[in-house]
Amino acid sequence: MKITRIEAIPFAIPYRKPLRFASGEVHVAEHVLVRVHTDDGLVGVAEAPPRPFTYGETQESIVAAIDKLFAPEVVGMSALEREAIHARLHRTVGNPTAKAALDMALWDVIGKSLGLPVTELLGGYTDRMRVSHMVGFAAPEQMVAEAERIRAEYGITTFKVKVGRKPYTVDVEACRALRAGLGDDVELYVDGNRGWTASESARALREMSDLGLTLAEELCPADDVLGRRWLVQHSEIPFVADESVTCPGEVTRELLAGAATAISIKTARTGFTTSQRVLFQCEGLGVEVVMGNQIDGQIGTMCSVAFGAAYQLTSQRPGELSNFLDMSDDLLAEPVRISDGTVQVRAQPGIGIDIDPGKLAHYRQDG
Ligand code: MUC
Ligand code: MG
Repeated sequence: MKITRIEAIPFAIPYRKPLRFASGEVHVAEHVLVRVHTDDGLVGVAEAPPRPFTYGETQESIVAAIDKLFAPEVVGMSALEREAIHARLHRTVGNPTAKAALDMALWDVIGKSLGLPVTELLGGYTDRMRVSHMVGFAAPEQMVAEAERIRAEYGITTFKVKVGRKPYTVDVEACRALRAGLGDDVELYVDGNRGWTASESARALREMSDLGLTLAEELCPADDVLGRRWLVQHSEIPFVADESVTCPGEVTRELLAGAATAISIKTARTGFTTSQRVLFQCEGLGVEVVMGNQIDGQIGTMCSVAFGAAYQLTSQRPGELSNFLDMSDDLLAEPVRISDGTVQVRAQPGIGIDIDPGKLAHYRQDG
């Protein structure tokens, strides 16, 4: 199972409806398809989503990191040398989604070579994930209409509401409209993408305390060290760290500093190998986790599903797995389906990603 070639293919697929949030907005999925080829003819696949506002990566930087740094390090190694590959990739700092996509494509190869689904290799806890849908910035009535449509069409009853606008009362009003419009049976939680100060966050949480929110994510910057610690101490609901915890060391630092009480795990930034480390840390420390979404396409979504369904802790609450619904198209031959608010893992060997060659030819940007 010797790695013979690694491809990093940029592609672009427009969103039907852009996602807007406090740290940015996404109109086009300008992702990178990563393919790992082996000498026994296997091909492992994953995707990297550039998120400059979160990690500083761009589509071009991801292609360059894979072509110039990572491929020369790992071509010639066996796909099974997972720890050695991990160590080689981490000689380079940063570039989390480039490393993660390569890691997941390697797991895909391993699953294919053994004839087993990756989710079973990882842990095989369950065969499905419940889905939480992310509601981006819009006027309150549009946010309610979107959530109602998603509940009616896909049976999703958990919603993460983007907050972090100024004045914070705009978001308080939107959350209030969502609770009034959707009723008490839906789960609502909020994600500020660092848009507020600690005191704005505290005021917003206090004014929304009757709405039954279950989680508050990254409302203010983790770099506002004392303010963030003060906010987390005063929060009555778990405070989720997302973009402040891009690696296991940051997870430890944020939890021990009292700057977070729950962790968002995103396979798009920590792949399968490092996501396992983050998960086991959280288990050991006794904190909740959420399977987050890096505004993934269907390839990234299947990666999150494979990982999330593999473990008890990651599958106990709905994962954020529906951002792809806003894309105008995707690369998968067999589209991801959400019904009754759940996505099933794929029983086929590997992650379960089959690329439609016609779609790839249409959307690729490199020639
Ligand atoms: C999220 O959970 O924050 C938006 C920015 C980012 O890093 O991820 C998305 C969703
Ligand atoms: Mg977030």
